[in-house]
Amino acid sequence: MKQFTSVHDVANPKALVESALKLKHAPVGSLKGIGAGKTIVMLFFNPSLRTRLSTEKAALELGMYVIEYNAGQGWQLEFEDGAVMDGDKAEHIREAAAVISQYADIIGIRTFPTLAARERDYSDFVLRQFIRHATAPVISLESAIRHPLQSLADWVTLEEYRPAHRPKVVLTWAPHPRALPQAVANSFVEWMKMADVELVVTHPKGYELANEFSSGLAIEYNQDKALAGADFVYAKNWSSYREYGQILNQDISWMITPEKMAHTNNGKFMHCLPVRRNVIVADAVLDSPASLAIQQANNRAYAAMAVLKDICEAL
Ligand code: AN0
Ligand code: CP
Repeated sequence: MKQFTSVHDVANPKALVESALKLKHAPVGSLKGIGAGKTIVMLFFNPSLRTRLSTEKAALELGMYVIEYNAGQGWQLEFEDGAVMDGDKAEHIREAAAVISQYADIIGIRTFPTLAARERDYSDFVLRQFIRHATAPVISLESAIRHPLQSLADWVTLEEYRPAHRPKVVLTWAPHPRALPQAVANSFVEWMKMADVELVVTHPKGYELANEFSSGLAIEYNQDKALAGADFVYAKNWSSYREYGQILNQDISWMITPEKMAHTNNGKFMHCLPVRRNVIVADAVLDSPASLAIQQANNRAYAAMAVLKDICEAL
């Protein structure tokens, strides 16, 4: 693998899931040779708990050096070609990406969308500009429109709890007080289309995902109907794509409660975290044995290990 920005960068997504599961069961300390002497530089333009710690843990397990940079607090970067830099932007992406490439064998980038400029966000502008000007391979630690490491960990978790029959997986929108990116939902459906599952998406009208992600999806606007017989309920808030970045609905009846879970086939609850308790999901569900949220977070490390291993082997 030359970069990891979406499922489309992965020749065989199922094999990557299997690699993560295999790495999970490898003896501690047995993997240090894979990334020995290699350095990953991780840039965070936005906050992170899981991605930051799990990717660092993964890199350390593979014997890599890890450098982290809170890019949101560093020199403000100019991303536009030909800019006259007489404002508050101190450094151009051309130099920044080239310089970071001197120190890094792999570059990781977390960058959230503006949720204001839809075309710019959906061109994945910041991530693409890094890829264009860096000479080291780039991995997404969640970009404006995708969160592939999360989706890979979600798929790994799903395999660990896969029932004997082909599972029904429901992605449900849930309310949230702030406008959030579509990235987790976009990525989840993109990866689940490659998995052997029946995928149903439910959300209020106006929350349709961008065409490139929603095409071919089964959409059910009635949440109770969608949840009927579900083996996995994946909850996530996102802001509207159509009315870009807007909150159109705060209807608390979309929250996942024990009553909602009662429609499912003894379903498991999933969420990428961080989660707003008693807004997205009721305590009684998140604290129940049906919740896989902590297992998903655990699997973030093995997802990152599988990706870093694959990229290290191609360096
Ligand atoms: C972010 C999002 O929804 O994309 C990160 C999730 C992993 N969530 C928040 O900002 C709460
Ligand atoms: N799920 C996830 O990516 O969490 P962080 O934003 O804490 O990294």
